[in-house]
Amino acid sequence: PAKANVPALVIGTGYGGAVAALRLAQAGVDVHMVEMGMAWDTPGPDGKIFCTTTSPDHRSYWLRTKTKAPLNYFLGFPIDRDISRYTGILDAEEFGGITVYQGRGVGGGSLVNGGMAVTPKRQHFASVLPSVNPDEMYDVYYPRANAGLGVGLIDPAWFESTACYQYSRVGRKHAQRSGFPWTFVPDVYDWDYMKQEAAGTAPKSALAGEILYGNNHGKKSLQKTYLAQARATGRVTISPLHRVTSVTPAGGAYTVTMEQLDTSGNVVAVKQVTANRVFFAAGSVGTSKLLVKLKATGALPGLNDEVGKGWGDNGNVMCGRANHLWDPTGKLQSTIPCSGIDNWDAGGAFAEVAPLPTGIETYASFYLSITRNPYRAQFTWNAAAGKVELNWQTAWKQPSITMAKTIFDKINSKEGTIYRTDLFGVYKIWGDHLTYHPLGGAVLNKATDNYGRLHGHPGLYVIDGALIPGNTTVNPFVTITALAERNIERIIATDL
Ligand code: FAE
Repeated sequence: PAKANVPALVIGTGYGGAVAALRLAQAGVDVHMVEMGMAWDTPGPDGKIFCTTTSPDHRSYWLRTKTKAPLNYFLGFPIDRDISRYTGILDAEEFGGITVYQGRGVGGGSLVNGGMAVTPKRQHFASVLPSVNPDEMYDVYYPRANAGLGVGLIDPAWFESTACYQYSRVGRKHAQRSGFPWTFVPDVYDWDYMKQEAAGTAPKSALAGEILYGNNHGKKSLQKTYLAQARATGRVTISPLHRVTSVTPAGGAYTVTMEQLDTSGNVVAVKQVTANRVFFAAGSVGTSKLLVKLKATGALPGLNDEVGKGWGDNGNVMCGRANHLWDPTGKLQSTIPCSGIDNWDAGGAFAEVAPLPTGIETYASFYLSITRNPYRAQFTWNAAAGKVELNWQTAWKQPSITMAKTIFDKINSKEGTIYRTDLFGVYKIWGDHLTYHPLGGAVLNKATDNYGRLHGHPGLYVIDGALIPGNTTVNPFVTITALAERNIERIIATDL
């Protein structure tokens, strides 16, 4: 093989990329990570790295001139505001029928997500990753992922007493009165830190409306866990504001082309490095877009026809309920959800009791449901437009709405309440225009072998959410992390 600049190059710094980098470095391999987003390690003029959800500024969105809040209306009024174009932290990427929210920066989705760290029920695992042995996942890799991510549960006694989870207790009461199983949801937020926020002894983050655009304190993002450990090996370098555009074979190795961006999104330089091995960890959408383009344009002709297929939205759908005046949900709401309603087996829906951290009493209960939506979309290359498209249809959310209604129609009928119609538009009940959980596009054991090795090009791997065929029955990042742990262990043992 040609002498490569780097033994291993990782595209993206989210969950899959962080696991790959850490384990490769620990095995003695030098790793170069390339990340299109910013480093998010330097405070802005206000002394803070991240902005809040209540006053989003240029740091909030990836190259937009107006915010695009997932919950875009309040009391029937649009809440989006003008911002200056900047390489901000949250990308609301628009395809024909769906807006896909993704984190941009060193840490990927861990920078913007709710930190809910849920391991699927074992009896559901065969529907999540049918080609993976559940024993090894539940005995080895899920425990390893949970430990590496720093997953913990809220102190149940504190949960009962703190004002900031009144919304969650109201959610529990309504779920239980309708006979639904209710459960605590683990999270990577530092629960002891949140207690200090509530006590007024530490700067507030979860209790100050911080979440979608980053948490200045308390959340154990990948920057604090896997990536910190990876850097500590001394073998990992990270190039932020570099976007990979091409990977092509070069005499047994690969030439990786990337654009360096400024904070307005302009390309300021184009660079190439050669790498012996390349790990695609750009997220379900990022990895799929790259692979579909590279196959269609002949850069990676050996990729098979499964590339781009099997994409799903994890059945995400949102809604709110209007409570009676005697059921206030609290004007102080922790942005970190800590509980859920499990109606998966009976109705195909797992609903998280989510906050509406507006700072005022809204009498609203808000939910993000994960549902067993059967539809799968495909990414394709539009040569004329020079871009990758996704054929998801908005109408494909209907099964998700039907499944979520198995929970909320029953609760509304029991409680004598109605749906909120002012959160997603004027008289619109369902948030059915988006997903937070893109999954698939380079499915395990289809586009790749059963460990993420891409067919047709030895030395290329997929190691992120693109491997998972569209649904995890719960929030996805623990499964993405555990699968990455499983695959990289095998790759290190047999390929290096
Ligand atoms: P990801 O974390 O998206 O990382 C991919 C990285 O690659 C990103 O940093 C990209 O900027 C970068 N990238 C993309 N393209 C390129 C390129 N061409 N060149 C260089 N870099 C590139 O991928 N999941 C949960 O389990 N629990 C939650 O509570 C939760 N809440 C969420 C809330 C929000 C608002 C959002 C957006 C997501 C949430 N998720 C949650 C989903 C979770 O964050 C997501 O499944 C994972 O982050 C996906 O991990 P990957 O490693 O696949």
